Amino acid sequence: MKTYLVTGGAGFIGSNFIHYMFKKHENIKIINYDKLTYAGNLENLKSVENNSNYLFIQGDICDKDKLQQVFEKHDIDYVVNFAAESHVDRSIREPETFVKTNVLGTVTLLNAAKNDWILGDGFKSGKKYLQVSTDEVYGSLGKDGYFTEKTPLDSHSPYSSSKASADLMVKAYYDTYKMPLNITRCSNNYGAYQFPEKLIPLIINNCLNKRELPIYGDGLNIRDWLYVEDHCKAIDMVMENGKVGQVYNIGGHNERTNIHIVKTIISYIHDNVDSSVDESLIRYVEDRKGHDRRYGIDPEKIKTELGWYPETRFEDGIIKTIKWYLDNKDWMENVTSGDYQNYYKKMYL
Ligand code: NAD
Ligand code: TDX
Repeated sequence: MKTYLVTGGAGFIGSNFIHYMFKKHENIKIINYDKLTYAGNLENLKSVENNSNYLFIQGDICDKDKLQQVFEKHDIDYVVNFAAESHVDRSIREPETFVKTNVLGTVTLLNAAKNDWILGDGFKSGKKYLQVSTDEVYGSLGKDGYFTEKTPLDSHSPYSSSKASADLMVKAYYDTYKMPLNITRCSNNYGAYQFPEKLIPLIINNCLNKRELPIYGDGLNIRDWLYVEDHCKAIDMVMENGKVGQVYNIGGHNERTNIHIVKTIISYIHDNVDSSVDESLIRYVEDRKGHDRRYGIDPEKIKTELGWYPETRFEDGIIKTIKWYLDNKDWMENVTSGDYQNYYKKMYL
């Protein structure tokens, strides 16, 4: 039985990953190690909390001693590092937290795994560390072309630069120590349990509350959207069969402008929930500083080497996602109470 240490498992992608893995594999143990920042929510994991193969530990990936205790107490085979500060707008206001968690935290975690897994000149067999990174480390594209694994790192925001810095430290642990590891770089995810500071859940929540819908700049920035479960599937496949030391890009060629996303959400809610919700709610606001224009992933490597392909078409995934938020209004109410109101006021009002 393999034991996974999933860091940041109470966040959006991490919690989806834990659900995905328990559905997919019968014989695994998962330890979810999460600091529970504003973005971490144990409600996301209610249905697995009594599973005897699941354990939650509250902890910071910057906490060397606590990580060492976890590795000493449990025989960890795989580490999947989702733990991060993940929101670009917050990084523009508060870069230091991003460097601390995303860079220092990653190195602390890498080191804890290395210390536990090292054996003579090499590593114990069956061990692997996977760094969950992002397409944003490659910077911004013009009208044509895609990011491949060979595209030079050219990050712009404090968030993406902290992720690029972490990637370079992960690379160093392979180049220097030959630690068994992979890096994955995925495009924008969407789906259940995403915190409503990110475009899609924020727009859904605002439509339901008839709040204005803030669109940065001209609304024509392009993101490449992937349904979160397709990302989870890719991580599982890279963990199992990815060649050690390699980077894998993950994306499904679903490029959409931001305004297209917003109009799709308005249209669904107008037709199915409240006909008074319409495009008059759209408000063009000041652009995000350093706003990357276009992201687009070339997923050829993961497709040809590992046989991965996305299963959910954007048109289906977005409807499934809107319906999930409609069916889980309590979840939304819960995460938008307290601190969220202050954040929203500072950002948008
Ligand atoms: P999220 O913000 O929803 O969740 C992050 C989780 O990490 C939270 O549960 C939080 O409590 C935890 N965390 C934060 N700091 C921590 C610390 N110091 N120690 C332990 N836990 C800590 O983020 P997400 O959207 O689920 O993203 C997960 C990972 O995937 C991130 O590394 C992000 O860079 C990457 N990624 C995200 C996307 C996307 O579209 N959301 C796309 C590509 C890659
Ligand atoms: O209110 C908004 N209005 C708006 O126009 C928000 C929140 C966003 N936007 C725009 C900015 C982006 O062009 O929508 C696009 C998507 O924004 P976010 O949801 O903040 O995502 P993005 O900045 O693209 O980053 C996301 O994808 C890559 C995740 O937050 C990162 O963690 C991941 O690495």
